[in-house]
Amino acid sequence: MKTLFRNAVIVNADCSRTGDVLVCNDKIKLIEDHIESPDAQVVDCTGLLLFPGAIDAHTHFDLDVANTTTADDFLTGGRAALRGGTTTVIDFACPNKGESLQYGLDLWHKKADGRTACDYGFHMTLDDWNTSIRAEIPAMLAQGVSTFKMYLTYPAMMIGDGAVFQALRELKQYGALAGVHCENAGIIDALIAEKKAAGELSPASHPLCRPDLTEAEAVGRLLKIAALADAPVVTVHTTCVAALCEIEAARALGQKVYVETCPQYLLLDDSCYSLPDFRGARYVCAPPLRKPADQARLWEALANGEIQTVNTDHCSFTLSQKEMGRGDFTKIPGGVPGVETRFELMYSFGVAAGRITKEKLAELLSANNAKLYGLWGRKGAIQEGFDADLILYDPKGKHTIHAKDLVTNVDYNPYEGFQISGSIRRVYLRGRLSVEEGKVLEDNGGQYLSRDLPLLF
Ligand code: DUC
Ligand code: ZN
Repeated sequence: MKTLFRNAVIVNADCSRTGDVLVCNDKIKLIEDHIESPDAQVVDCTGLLLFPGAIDAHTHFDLDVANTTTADDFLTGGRAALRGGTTTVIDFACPNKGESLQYGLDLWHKKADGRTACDYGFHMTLDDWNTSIRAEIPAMLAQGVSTFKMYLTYPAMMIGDGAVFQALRELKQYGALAGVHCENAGIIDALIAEKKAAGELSPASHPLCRPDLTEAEAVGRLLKIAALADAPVVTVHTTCVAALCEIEAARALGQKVYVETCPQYLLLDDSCYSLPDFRGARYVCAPPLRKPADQARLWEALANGEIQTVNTDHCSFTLSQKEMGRGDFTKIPGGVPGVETRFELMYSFGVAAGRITKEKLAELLSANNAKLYGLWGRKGAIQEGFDADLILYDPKGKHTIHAKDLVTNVDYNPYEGFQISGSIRRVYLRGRLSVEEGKVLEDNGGQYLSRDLPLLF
């Protein structure tokens, strides 16, 4: 099967050009100013932008958390991802404490295999650290799991500073990489106890119990632990000026730190938690939404290269699930949906708004994720020999986000009413037309991606 994308603006992280792209079966075969291929199906791309398929390296599908399970599983989450131009997700396999990594990996394969619309891989969560977990690391790498996650908060997940240090040192030996959730658990617990004692139990208390300095403290501590372990590290869902200051200081000392942020921290602020009628619950996530000044700084950090990736932390709950925390904000399941709207939001409020270039968008959503997460050479760019994962974007389209129009399994959307500049006309997954004008054509075409070691840059 051959498809010829004629006269497209081909967008890559390093540069854009106008030309033709010939796809043969699942791969990009040729990119030239003009290609003749009589047996190819021609797609006229005049006036359209051709982006590399986006990679979302931070999703939580089918995750049991806070006495419930996320609303999106791999079927609905994968479908939503693809519809939004994300052709690859990397989800977090998550064994419980006491279970082996292999058990967690097998479980995540059962959740995802044969029922995911986009391609997918898994990070492994290290929520235990002992000799048998340590001994499992090579088997994880052999099965294509080359990146790991650790938590400095959440009792069910955190492993302590000493274990984080040992794990980072161990992963470094193999060339593997860890992303770390940075918040100070002890201070958050103390602040929650105060709010409970004062009877202040509405969603408005949520950001007050997780202030920016609890994140910055944990980022600073992690970076010192990583320096001691002489290991590179990723700070996931980074939200604020204070955390970026810690990162800047570590980099000034020569440390390798990669930074991820998410659309919710760029586009929403903590005033959402004070909305009436328990609507603040919709925005409960950890770390919480911050101040407009933090948003402005994050945009600046995207543009100047301080932040390398934008992923979603997609962790969706329905309104009735969020109701579990009415009367006690600590029982609101934490997380927001995002996988379906990331590309168009980042195009609209980044590229169209003049905050970042379209090449930077391709870098943040595709190329850097491919490099960091062991997919470069296959994913992340429109380049000969790469998978033909493509987004055909019409920059002249316009629409408004409404939850009712989305396929993610959630009955609200944090970006309800946001005006989008442009629209996704089509998405191709490994050369197959998979989304057309918002319709997902294939539900289970995704393949498991056995990932290589991170390509550090
Ligand atoms: N934060 C959330 O809000 N949800 C899922 C996990 C996380 O770190
Ligand atoms: Zn997460």
